[in-house]
Amino acid sequence: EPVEEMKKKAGEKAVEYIEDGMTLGLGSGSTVYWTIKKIGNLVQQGMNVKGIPTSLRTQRWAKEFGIPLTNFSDVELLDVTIDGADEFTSQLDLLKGGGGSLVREKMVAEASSKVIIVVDKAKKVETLGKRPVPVEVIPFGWERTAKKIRRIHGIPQLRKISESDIFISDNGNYIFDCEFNSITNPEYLHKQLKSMCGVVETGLFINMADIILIGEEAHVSHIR
Ligand code: DER
Repeated sequence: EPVEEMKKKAGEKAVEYIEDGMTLGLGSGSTVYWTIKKIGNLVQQGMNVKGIPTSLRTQRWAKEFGIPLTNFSDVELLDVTIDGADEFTSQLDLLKGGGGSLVREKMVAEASSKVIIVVDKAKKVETLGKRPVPVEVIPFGWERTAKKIRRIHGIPQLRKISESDIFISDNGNYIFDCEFNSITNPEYLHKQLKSMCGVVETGLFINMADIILIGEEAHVSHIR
């Protein structure tokens, strides 16, 4: 499976940025899975790190691989966060949230000295927003929040796990996947969405990544 190979290469490459004694942000998704698995190997070999997981799924992986966990009561600033993305640009802007973990991912990323993103090359875009923008909203008044998103020319689609079951985030909220025609200014769109009562967070991660590791056929390239 060539794409899985590219994800694995990029994911494993990220551990080069981890040093003994660091506190880590542990991202979510199938690419950073390989990073978490490799960190587990290093912990077995005696490396001393602690991590804050960005989803219950990542928390389960960390426990499975023996990575000690910590939290924001014990740690104020994280040394390095490693996470995935759904889209990235040459400006290092990201679209995230495909896995529904965007709120904790953004909280952990902004608490980190360095943010490393691991992707396969298919995630590269000229401008963000080929895919819908995930927006986490509180369930109360979601109909009104949807209307406000339509007013700024978005098409909000309530994320579901089946015909009858609405997706519920780890924080107990709903997610709208919002189609926007072309996003000329992602930072401005992010601010418009964040100003709406009912919106918790958006999947627009602007100016947050320090390094993007890109899995290709035979190697891992990077932009910083
Ligand atoms: O939800 C996210 O932002 C995750 O990082 C995820 O979407 C990354 O996707 P992946 O499973 O292709 O790594």
